[in-house]
Amino acid sequence: MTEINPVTDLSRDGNVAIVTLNSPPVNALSANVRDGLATAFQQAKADPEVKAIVLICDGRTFIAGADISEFGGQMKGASLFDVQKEIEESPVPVVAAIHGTALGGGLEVALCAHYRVAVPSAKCGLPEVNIGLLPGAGGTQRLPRIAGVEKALEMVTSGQHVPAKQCLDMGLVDELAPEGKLKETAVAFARKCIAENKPLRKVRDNNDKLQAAKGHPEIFANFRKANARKFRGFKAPEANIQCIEAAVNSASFEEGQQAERKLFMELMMGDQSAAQRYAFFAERQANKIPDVPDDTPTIPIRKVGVIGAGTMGGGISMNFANAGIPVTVVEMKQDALDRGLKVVRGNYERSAKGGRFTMDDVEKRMGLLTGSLNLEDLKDCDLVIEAVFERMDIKKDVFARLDGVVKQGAILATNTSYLNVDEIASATKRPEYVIGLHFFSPANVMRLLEIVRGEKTSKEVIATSMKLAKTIGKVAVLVGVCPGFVGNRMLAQRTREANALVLEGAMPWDVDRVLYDFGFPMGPFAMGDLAGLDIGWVKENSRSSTIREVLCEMDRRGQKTGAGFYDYDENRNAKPSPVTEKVIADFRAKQGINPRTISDEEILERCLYPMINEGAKILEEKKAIRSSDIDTVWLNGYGWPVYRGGPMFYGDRVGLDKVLAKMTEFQGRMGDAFKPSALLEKLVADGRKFADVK
Ligand code: T1G
Repeated sequence: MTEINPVTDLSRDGNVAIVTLNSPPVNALSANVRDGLATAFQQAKADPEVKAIVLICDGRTFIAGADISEFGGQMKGASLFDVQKEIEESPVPVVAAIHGTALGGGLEVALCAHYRVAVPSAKCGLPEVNIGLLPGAGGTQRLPRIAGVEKALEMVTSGQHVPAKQCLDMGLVDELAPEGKLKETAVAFARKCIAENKPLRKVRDNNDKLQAAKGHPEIFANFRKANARKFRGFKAPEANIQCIEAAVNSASFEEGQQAERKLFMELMMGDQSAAQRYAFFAERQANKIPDVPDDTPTIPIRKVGVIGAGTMGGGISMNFANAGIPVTVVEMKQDALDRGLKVVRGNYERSAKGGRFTMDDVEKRMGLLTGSLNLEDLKDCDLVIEAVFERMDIKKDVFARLDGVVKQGAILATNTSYLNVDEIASATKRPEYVIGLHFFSPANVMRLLEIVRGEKTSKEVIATSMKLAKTIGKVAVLVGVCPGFVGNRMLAQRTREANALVLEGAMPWDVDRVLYDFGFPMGPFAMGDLAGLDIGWVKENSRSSTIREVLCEMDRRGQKTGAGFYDYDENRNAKPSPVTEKVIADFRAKQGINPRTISDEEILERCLYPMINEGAKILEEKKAIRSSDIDTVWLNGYGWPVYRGGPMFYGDRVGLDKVLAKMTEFQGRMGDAFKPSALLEKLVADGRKFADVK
């Protein structure tokens, strides 16, 4: 065994050379890895006794891509192209041995090998689109030559990780190795290449599958049309499609690769990829809690209790059943319990009908859910989550009763979206075991989980909750106790301004359009109609005091009544409503407001800058650990377009001096709701950004 460099070894097994990478955490193609690979292959090829080469990785995975943390900086060492050339031009067969995930540049390296062997649990993909890029090392030129154009289009624009069996079926992998026997299987495969004098098969030379697509531009037109909604606002998917088109229409591999290179550089230099790469690391940074070290002991969560089988309780329960953790769901009345479990079963059956999993899986997951009317049945749970009414008295009563029933050492969590977790904890004798687990509706779908640490919440309970979030596939952000925590506290700013703008002269559909064009999936008024305008509305107490109340009093309660701010046709397609227009005009008249024309720019600034300012206050008060945590909340819980990075990233990009100037102008015009935060003023004075706040 020769150590080529700290991350690369070269060894021999008879006449088969073995190049082994070991660069934790994911063998990303850092400068060290690229140098090691180039040198190892040069040395292996220079050895006359070597008749074949195996490329394999130690650790959790095959190469998971280029080292994203290197982007934007000066690239050092051997280029990825140099490495690929060493492999593809090898005079002896090269076999890539894949486990874990061969992604991005990792798969592009494997595609330069002459053959590929993988274990069944391995996956291959070109997920660069998720960080606003495209496979820049020939992936868009080689993949369609193996998988065909349609499959390649799907893979590069979705970033999907394709399981090894499917890779075998499409020819991306040549043989499956038994789990745990990858190395010996790959070496045996290499020996077979030698014995059978297998050809040095280069993917780049195989044009058959491209021929099949030549003269069929409709393949691309149809693909674009079918995915227009999904790709709206993003630059990378279209660039990926153009690369696959170039593979089909170019006269040579080199010509296609030139097109790929040009489009790659355009994306790499653009704002969207910078934002999406930032979002990638922000999500992972959120797992790092400065005062809760990685080795903090955690509490094993083997049995969960959920109180409330409504929309939230049912959705929360599904997360644990999906992860194979048994859940006891407690309701007060049998019919509510039955109804709740029926909704859960319906959700699962819909997923099964959609092919997401089998009816068997439905029964398995339902089998993990036990209904009960008795809190006593929660006594041996390791974690109990309440999802009852958002009223402090009700929550405190539930927690006091849980405290008396549930075993010592179990975690008691509240799903409150707003209320003071410390006050809830004060109803128990175990405040160190009380925490907020704020799920977002629909709880079985939305990835975000705001984890609210109380004053007395212990580090073990925090560490356990952060780890549990990963187990149930959530993106966890640790936040502090304050009204609305991080997401809803900032949303309140946008909601206030959206309503104010409509009073002053904008129409709901103007505000929605501006935010939709910014990249949100829908604006606040369309969202209100979707959720129902009557959430929290009580007919008896309604006094036409807001436009929303007037609409509810007219039974225009949103999509479910066929009309809200918008009118809806039988397919729930929305259109601006003259009825709403009149309601707004009358309402303004009653308030003595003379409407004015409001520019799209003012609508956007009035909706977003107060949110950014509130984010600054959250940072000042230490209710979020870092500005990128705030962005992770908005990217995963509120539909902030990932290609704009999040509110704080966006503020840094716009320029905090501009945000401050606008907030000061608005404050002068409309009062202290726009008072700039002290942190915003300080950062501007110091010429610093939110990203600099540690
Ligand atoms: N570069 C740098 N660091 C990376 C990385 C990468 N490609 N992938 C993961 N990490 C770090 C991550 O930040 C975290 O660090 C740790 O590894 C574990 O990651 C030329 C241009 C592989 C499926 O997009 O999808 O190749 O927080 O928490 O949940 O055409 O990581 O521990 O300090 O996510 O088990 C293309 C991105 C790159 C793959 C593992 N490749 N990575 O998931 O662990 S661009 C990707 C992932 C490219 C070429 C183009 C996932 C994973 P820390 P993790 P995981």
